[in-house]
Amino acid sequence: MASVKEKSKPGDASPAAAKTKHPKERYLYWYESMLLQRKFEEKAGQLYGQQKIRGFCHLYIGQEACSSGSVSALTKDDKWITAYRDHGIPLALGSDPKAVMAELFAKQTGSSKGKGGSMHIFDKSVNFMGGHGIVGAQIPLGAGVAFAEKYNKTKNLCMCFMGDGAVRQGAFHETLNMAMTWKLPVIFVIENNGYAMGTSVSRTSNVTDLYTLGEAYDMPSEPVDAMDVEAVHEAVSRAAERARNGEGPTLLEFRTYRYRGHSMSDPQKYRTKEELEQYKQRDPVENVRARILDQKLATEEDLAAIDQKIKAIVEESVKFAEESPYPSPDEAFKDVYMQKDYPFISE
Ligand SMILES: Cc1ncc(C[n+]2csc(CCOP(=O)(O)OP(=O)(O)O)c2C)c(N)n1
Ligand SMILES: [Mg+2]
Repeated sequence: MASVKEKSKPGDASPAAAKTKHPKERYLYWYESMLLQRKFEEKAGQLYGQQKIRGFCHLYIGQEACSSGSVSALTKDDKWITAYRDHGIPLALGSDPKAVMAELFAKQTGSSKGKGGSMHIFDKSVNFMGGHGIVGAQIPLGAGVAFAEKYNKTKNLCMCFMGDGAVRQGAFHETLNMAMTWKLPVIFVIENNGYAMGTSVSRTSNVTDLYTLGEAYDMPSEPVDAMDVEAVHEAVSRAAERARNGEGPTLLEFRTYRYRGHSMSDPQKYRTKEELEQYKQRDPVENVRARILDQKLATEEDLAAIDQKIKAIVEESVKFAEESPYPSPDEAFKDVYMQKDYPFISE
């Protein structure tokens, strides 16, 4: 998307005060937050190879514009929920990378006290409601969160993310129906990255333009080029305005792509290298970097300083995670629902 440039007028603060489509601070936020997600996860991938991180680990690499473009469009009081590909959103929201990394290491200092792991990051301080491993489970939960906002008469909304695979679940359709009936302040986002594990979208339904699924419920819906962070920001802003005006939910189909495999062991035989390369040509991090330079919002040196800062943050998060203790065994019985007289638990 080309930016609108105007000649600076007399009295402008600086010769570089040419008008850009978005403020400079927003471009810089996009760059910094997307780069953090990218570098954090590249490191997590390496650490997984070294068996320092174990269990499930679903990387978001390639999809960073979905989180950063959404965060910039909303307020700090809005609520967020997603599936198990869940490192990017809290990092974009401002969660402490040290706590997120420690959770991947299953350490006591992790976001979920080391008991959730990669798929269950939670952070109340940034209104991030998880991290859910059951495909589609977070969709009714997200509507419930939005219901609470409406019930409490706030102006906040819930941003409810899901994958393309999740829209084939009954819970998706039941939730869209109720959310529209009750005009809940929720934005449903399908992150369509083309595949549910190794199954392409067209192998699971005749309907491959996923945003059209909203039509059955009269829900305003639109497709979004989610390799473009500006397009994401703009679509989410429109949907947020509707939600805050009491007009109810919107369904957005973010067209995106994951560069890595589904989880950590995926031979990726279901797609070609050429397909992957095509998407990398439109890499969201590189794109925003180019736009910043093109619009002279920062210099190469400024961006290099950001790169260094991110590198240090990621290194610090790994050091913190490595040096943190594991939770003690009795933690297994804390923060969980259980019957007091459950026969196998001794006091
Ligand atoms: C109810 C349920 N069925 C199956 C699974 C196994 N499973 C885990 S991830 C996944 C694919 C989901 O793909 P998608 O919704 O497109 O999300 P993506 O991984 O692409 O982000 C499946 C089938 C599960 N976790 N939950
Ligand atoms: Mg998918």
